[in-house]
Amino acid sequence: AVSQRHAARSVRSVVATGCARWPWWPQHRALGRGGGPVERRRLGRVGAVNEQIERSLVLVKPDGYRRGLSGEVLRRIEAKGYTLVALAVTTPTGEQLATHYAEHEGKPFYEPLVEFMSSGPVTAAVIEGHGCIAGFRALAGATDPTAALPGTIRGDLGRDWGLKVQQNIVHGSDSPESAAREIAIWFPELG
Ligand code: IDP
Ligand code: MG
Repeated sequence: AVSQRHAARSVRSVVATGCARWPWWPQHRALGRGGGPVERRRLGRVGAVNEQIERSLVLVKPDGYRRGLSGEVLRRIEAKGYTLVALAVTTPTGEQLATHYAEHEGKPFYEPLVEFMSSGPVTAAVIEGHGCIAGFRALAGATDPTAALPGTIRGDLGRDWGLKVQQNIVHGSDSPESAAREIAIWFPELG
C-alpha cells in the first residue's frame, strides 16, 4: 500500500519537501509554529509543538486556470506563509462535483455551477498551516467578486460577468469537516 500511495503521488501531485539545502536558514523560523508533518520537516528542530495544524482544500476554478492565475493564487498562499502539501491540475468529473457541491443541490445556481466547474481544468491544492481554513477564506474574499474587497483574490482578480453563476476564481474549504471531506474527493491518496 505504501508503494502504491507513493506511485499515486508521484503521478498526480507534487508533495512539498521543504528546503533540503538550508534547513537551518532563519526564514524557516518565520514560517509558523508548525506541528504538521510537512511544516515540521521544513522547520526541523526549530518548530514548536502545537499539533492542531489544519489543512484546507483550495481549487483555482476553471476561470482562474484559463486566465493563467494559478500561479498568482499559489503565490499569495505561499506569501501568507501556508505550505503547499499537494498540487494537481485536473478536469473535474461530474461525480467529483456532485459530491463537492452536494450542499448546493437544488439552488438556482447549482446546474450552472456544475457546468462551469466541469468546463475545463482546475488547479487543486491542499494547503497546510495553523488557521489556514479561515485564513484562506480571508485571502479569497467574499463570494460575490463585485463585493469582495480589494486586496483579496476575488476582489483584485474577479468581476461579475453577468452569468448565472459567479465565476470567482477560487474555492476554499469552509470548515475542518468540509476540508476533510473535500481533500478526500480531490486527493484520495492523502486520506
Ligand atoms: P463560497 O465559494 O464563497 O464558499 P458558496 O456559497 O459555497 O460560496 O457557493 C459556491 C459557489 O457557487 C460560489 O463560489 C459561486 O461560484 C457560486 N455561487 C454562490 N452563490 C451564488 C449566487 O447567489 N449566484 C451565483 N453564483 C453563486
Ligand atoms: Mg463554499
